[in-house]
Amino acid sequence: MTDLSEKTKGFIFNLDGVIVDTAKYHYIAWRRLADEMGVDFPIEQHEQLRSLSRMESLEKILEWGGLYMTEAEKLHWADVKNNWYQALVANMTPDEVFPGVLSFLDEVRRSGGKTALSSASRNARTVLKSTHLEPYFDVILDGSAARKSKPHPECFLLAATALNMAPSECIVFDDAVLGVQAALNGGFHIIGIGKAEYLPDAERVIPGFADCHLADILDLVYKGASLTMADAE
Ligand code: GL1
Repeated sequence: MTDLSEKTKGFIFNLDGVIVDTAKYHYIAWRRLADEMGVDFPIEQHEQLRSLSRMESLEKILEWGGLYMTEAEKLHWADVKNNWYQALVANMTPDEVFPGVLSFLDEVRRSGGKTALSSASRNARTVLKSTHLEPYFDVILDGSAARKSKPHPECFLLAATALNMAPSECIVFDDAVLGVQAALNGGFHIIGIGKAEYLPDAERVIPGFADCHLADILDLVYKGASLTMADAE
């Protein structure tokens, strides 16, 4: 079993697009809303919404469409989108957890590490419940925990505090530019999830957790290993 280095004991994960494929459901719901408003919203543009809160996402779509809404209208439409999203995730199953995630989380904890989930989504707990992921985390923080949005590091700092660790003792896993910036701003190690070209500031980028072992991640962070997984396109 991997001997966890003295330096790293905390592992902090974003949810949507990192642990489960919920980013696609957010896109479907936002796209439906954009269609209702006559705003063009191709899937590539969804990259820019990753990590934003519900209200910030709505405001971006309004900005793209050159539309104005009162605060009451915004609350109404944010709610409408949320109802659509909740209907989509209501029937999620453990099969929708990304490959390799469970075994990686298991390995971390068997090696004495602690795990935290830190998501900007207020639906994080519902998703964790329906995919049976709750027991894999020592700490769970959803979108109601932090007051400041990424790239402010508050969401990760709260997770580190709850784990009783310093940021430098934790590795953050995030799939979004804002998430990477938030981790760096907080003094965390950061592994990007996805394509390296989208996450140029991440210390390292891996495509996901399939065939990923704890030793690989520690090598990437501390030894600058050049594994093929780090060269995710
Ligand atoms: C909110 C946004 C989503 C996404 C998540 C963070 O989720 O609506 O588009 O950016 O934050 O991953 P929710 O509406 O579930 O709070």
